[in-house]
Amino acid sequence: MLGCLKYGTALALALLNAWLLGTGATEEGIYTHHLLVQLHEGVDEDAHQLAVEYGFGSARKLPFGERLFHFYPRDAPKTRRKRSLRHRQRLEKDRRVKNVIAQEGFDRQKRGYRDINDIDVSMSDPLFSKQWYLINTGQADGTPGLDLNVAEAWKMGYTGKGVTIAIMDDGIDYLHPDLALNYNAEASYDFSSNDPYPYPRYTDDWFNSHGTRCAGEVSAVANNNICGVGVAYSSKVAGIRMLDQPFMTDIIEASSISHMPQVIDIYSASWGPTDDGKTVDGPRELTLQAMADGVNKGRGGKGSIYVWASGDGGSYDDCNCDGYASSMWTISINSAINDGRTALYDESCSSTLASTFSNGRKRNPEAGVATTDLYGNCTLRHSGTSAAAPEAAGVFALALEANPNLTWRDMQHLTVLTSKRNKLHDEVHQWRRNGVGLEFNHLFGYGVLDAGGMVKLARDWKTVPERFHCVAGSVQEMHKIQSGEKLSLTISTDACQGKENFVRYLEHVQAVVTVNASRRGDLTINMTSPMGTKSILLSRRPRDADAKVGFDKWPFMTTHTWGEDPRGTWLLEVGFHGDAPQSGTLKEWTLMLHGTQSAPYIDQVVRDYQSKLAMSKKEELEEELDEAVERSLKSLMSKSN
Ligand SMILES: *[C@@H]1O[C@H](CO)[C@@H](O)[C@H](O)[C@H]1NC(C)=O
Ligand SMILES: *[C@@H]1O[C@H](CO)[C@@H](O)[C@H](O)[C@H]1NC(C)=O
Ligand SMILES: *[C@@H]1O[C@H](CO)[C@@H](O)[C@H](O)[C@H]1NC(C)=O
Ligand SMILES: *[C@@H]1O[C@H](CO)[C@@H](O)[C@H](O)[C@H]1NC(C)=O
Ligand SMILES: [Ca+2]
Ligand SMILES: [Ca+2]
Repeated sequence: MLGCLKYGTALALALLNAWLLGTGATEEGIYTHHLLVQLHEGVDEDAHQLAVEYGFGSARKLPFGERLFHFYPRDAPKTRRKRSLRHRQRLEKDRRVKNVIAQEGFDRQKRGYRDINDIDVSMSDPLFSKQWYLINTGQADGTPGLDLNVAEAWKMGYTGKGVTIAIMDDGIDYLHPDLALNYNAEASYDFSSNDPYPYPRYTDDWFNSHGTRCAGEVSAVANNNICGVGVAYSSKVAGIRMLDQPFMTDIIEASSISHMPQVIDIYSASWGPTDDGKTVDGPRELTLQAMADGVNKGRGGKGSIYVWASGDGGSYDDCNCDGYASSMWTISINSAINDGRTALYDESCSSTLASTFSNGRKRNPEAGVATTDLYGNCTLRHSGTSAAAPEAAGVFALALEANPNLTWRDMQHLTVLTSKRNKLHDEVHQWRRNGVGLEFNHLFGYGVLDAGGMVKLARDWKTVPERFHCVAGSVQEMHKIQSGEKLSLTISTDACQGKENFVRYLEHVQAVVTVNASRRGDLTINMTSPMGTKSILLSRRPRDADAKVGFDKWPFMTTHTWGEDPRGTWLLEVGFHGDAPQSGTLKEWTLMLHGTQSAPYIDQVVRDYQSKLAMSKKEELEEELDEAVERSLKSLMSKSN
């Protein structure tokens, strides 16, 4: 079975894992024709020849460990044990060979596969069949199966009961017949005009329809013959009107995100600093304090869940320059279109955690997001990452119903573990695996949310261990940067090992950077973890011509090193990318690690979850790779420090 795999990092990790744990024999004694071979010093060149000599196709040097090789078969295996055993025994006797470990073969079934003809959710709502983001059967030229997998969660009985989501926006048409029943009036407020009625202000062009559209995505009533169905159609939705006044203030923002934190479970925000590709801005003092309070004290101490749209600035912007989206306390959500590609307005950055859906790029009028609209209407045309954040809020509501004990960090862990690559396709950035085998993309984060997967894992979830913070190191000297010369700095760290705040398993990592430049938009910054994961902390922003301010103690954040061991050497690379020669000065790089001391998933049921998800006997290369990775992830995680 493993014989037909391609050999990527994933399998390599699994192999390494087998090596580390010394597994080579199984109860069933099923071996593949794949061997992990360690050679003696000085004979690396002989590897290929050795492999051929003993009946293998070739040998591939593994990128980790010392003189480790993967000996793989010439052709797809037909027999297993006997031939493999013979080859191995002969090979073991060769003087050039130090160690040989046969690779165990195990059954893995295709995961996350659903027969779309099998979905028998029926709703009376006229727009339900147009809501491809709920159940994608290929409507509006979309890709079947590319959806939030809500049907699976609904079938398990999770529809958001007992959960309240606040839409922080331009108000909600709470008289709308598809929203009224699920409207939570007590938890609603109007901070734009200081009264308890967040009804949208009328304008001729229906400009203030945004909040109403978002509310419908989360909480539109099901089976009532009106519009469509919310992701969490039995949840309550609160309106927090706060976007409709001449200026935003710190007080309005702070008041909004700290409004009734014991009643509101999830806050959805589809706003932020201007997406003009030249702004660097984030929450001010009060709002920061309110957010910190929210995650620490909201929901009885389990923490308010803040869901944030990653931004609509397109390839000209970088959401790590948006302090709301890049905050560790928010779950930043990007969007894919209905065939899995990126939307033109998507921003990419290393702080995005996962993705949902917005409108299709094709000119199909039904490819937009179907939801409720102002004055009792429905629409097929909601769009933007604005449309994506409420979908995530809805999925999180389903997870909270499945397990109300989830903390704000549990929700992030669940998101990382269950989001899927599915058919998401980013033409610019490759999908990669981090040091513990988690697959991520610079634009989509860990992939598209999977409601079914999430509630299943949520049900038996054990709260992740306590979180610690470690300042891993700080570079404070001035360093010149110039076009054509990349500045490389390193910080070697033990991640506060031996101290109370030792961080062994990463969650978020921040690089606090102070730098100025003759053209800020031409700066690019990358950071590579000791386990080799490169995060793009800042991409070029061609419209940002700032030559004065630069970045002042700006916390660039990455989620891409999630689960990794932070001990070792971190590399920061700063350079210019652009047409004209530029120069600048880096004045500070402080590396902040956040995570746990003990392994977060020891008690989790990741394996059970996998077998529950197994639905088809068909072998699929990618799924098998996934399995191999999750297997190694689990073992790596459960290995003691
Ligand atoms: C919205 O609803 C109103 C009242 O029901 C109706 O008169 C109007 O035509 C609708 N507008 C659109 C654009 O559908
Ligand atoms: C939530 O926590 C309570 C108290 O610790 C516990 O009794 C309950 O079983 C937990 N619920 C779930 C779904 O884990
Ligand atoms: C950056 O800061 C250095 C040191 O403070 C200063 O000499 C330099 O002129 C500044 N460069 C820009 C582009 O502001
Ligand atoms: C950072 O990585 C990106 C993408 O790989 C690359 O284009 C850019 O040149 C890198 N910048 C630096 C300073 O290394
Ligand atoms: Ca409805
Ligand atoms: Ca932005």
